Amino acid sequence: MLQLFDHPLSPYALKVRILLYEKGLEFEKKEIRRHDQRDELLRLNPRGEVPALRDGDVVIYDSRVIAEYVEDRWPTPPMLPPDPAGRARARAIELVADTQVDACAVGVALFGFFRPALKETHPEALARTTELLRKHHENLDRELAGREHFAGPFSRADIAVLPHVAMPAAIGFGVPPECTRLTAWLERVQSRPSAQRAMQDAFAAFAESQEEKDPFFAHDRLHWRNDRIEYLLRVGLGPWLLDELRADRAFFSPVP
Ligand SMILES: N[C@@H](CCC(=O)N[C@@H](CS)C(=O)NCC(=O)O)C(=O)O
Repeated sequence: MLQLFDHPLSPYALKVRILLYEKGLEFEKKEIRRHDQRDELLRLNPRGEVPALRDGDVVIYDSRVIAEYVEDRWPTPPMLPPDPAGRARARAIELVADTQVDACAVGVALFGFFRPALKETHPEALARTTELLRKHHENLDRELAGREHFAGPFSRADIAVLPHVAMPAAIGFGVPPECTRLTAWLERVQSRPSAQRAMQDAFAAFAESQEEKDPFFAHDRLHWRNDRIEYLLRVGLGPWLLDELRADRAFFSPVP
């Protein structure tokens, strides 16, 4: 049986779970919830990031690579539009969601959850984050002009955007009311059984993570990479990141 190594609170885990539920695939949940499971994860993914998928002898990591593999291996029901232009559009939307929108959503989680004291110490960075999130919401709203979904019928583009919009909304950074297309889209996509199920997984994991003694996502040591670092620089948290690194409260993915 397929095995999914993930942490249900990761937006990328949410994406892959929704995809597997949509495909009707059975999979075993091998959750990486504790810090002491890092070595196990590193044997699957040299970057030490969730999610990773095992299909027999094949191990794949990175949610986009996993999604491509799943589409190639189980093409029905399709999660990409049939035409090349539609497929390219879906992949482009997925890329923006997984890089820029994710980075901003992580910023929201930083202020709202991981480092709430930053609201007092760095209010200007919070204001810039709120402004940046608004721009992403407005851009996504424009992308939905004349469409029910981001690329053709419901597709991987919708699955990819959902976690990065739904998770900030769950901690009080919702879609502005004037983004009516995005608001209607969120309601539509969130009500799909696949999304409901994956979000229930995430809410249950959140409740359980509060009891975890040695959590994978430790509040006192945060993982930073790629676009998430650009986000920190953009909102003026570059010097803060350097302090965090010096104090061993931040780390990067290992080099394989
Ligand atoms: N590009 C990767 C990103 C995966 C990623 O950043 N995962 C984060 C959680 S959201 C992670 O595992 N970080 C390692 C850590 O927190 O120790 C993907 O699409 O799967």
